[in-house]
Amino acid sequence: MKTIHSDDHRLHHAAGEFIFGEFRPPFEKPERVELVIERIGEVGLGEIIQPVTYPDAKITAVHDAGLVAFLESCHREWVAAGRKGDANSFSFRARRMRDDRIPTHVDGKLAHYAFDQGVPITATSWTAIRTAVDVALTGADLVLKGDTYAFSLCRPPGHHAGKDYYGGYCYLNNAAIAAQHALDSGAKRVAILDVDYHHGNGTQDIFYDRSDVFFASLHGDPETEYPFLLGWADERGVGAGEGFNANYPLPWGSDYSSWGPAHDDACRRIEAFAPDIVIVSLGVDTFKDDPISKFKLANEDYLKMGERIAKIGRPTLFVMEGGYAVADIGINAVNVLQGCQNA
Ligand code: 7XA
Ligand code: ZN
Repeated sequence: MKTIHSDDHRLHHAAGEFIFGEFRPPFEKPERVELVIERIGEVGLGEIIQPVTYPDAKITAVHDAGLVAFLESCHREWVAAGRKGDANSFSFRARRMRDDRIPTHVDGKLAHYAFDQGVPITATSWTAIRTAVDVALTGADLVLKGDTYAFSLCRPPGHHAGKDYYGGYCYLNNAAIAAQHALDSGAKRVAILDVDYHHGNGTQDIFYDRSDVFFASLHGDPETEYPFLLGWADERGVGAGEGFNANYPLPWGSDYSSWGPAHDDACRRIEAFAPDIVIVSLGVDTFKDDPISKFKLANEDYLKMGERIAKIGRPTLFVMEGGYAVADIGINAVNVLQGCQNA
């Protein structure tokens, strides 16, 4: 299996994030990807290749053009407003506030587009965000052109980014952009399987009213877990998308004895959907030692996860999402890939 990777991800390295009541060094940091690359080399997973550059139209096929333009210009606007350091919002939209007017000041635009404070924008973040999209699209093309598997080692991650908003360490939705590209390249149906610990609210948002993309997500129950406001089991899609969205909220403390059967059910739903390709939003923050998550998966469970995904029997693109237990991130991510490749 080939891995698509670019050192550009290092250009996104924020000074810190607000989380759990404190400003602290970010959990989502460059070391994560460096350690996955190291592990890929150790086990000889396959070639590591550079991404190809794709046109911006691939992004605006999924995202609002205003969001994309703002992510690109945000830090310049921040500096022009006299600010120092990383751009971040201190205000957010609530019910019945306006979303039809986009303020002209950078603070207002941040309030309009961001939904939390986990998404600092540095002077060089845009290059990393933009390259992560190319990493995903290059992987999609490998799979569309005949490779059985590919791994897009995207950073920053993407699955919390919706049509016109960003948050949760995610700016543009790499997996969703890859899915739309697959459809635009001739695929009739794409399934997205999100195994990250957090609900893929952005991916759900993008495809919720569509029947050409089946989205399944296993995640911490929104009753008690971020992103809190989406991810319940009764969210099944709307209109033409009714029945094409499947959420598996699981309680804190879940281990493979409950996670595995839910995953099996999601895989069966995907098999019934008969997609041309599967895209896996591969977060490994389900690990027992993850510092921000509360599932209890063990190293060997990731091999089983990969084996089950292989059984779906479709060309599969893995797109990196979360995972913050850096000592094990390489082992866990690569276990999924090896479990799948060696099945
Ligand atoms: O899958 N998503 C993540 O791993 C990020 C969760 C972000 C939590 C805190 C954001 N302020
Ligand atoms: Zn996550």
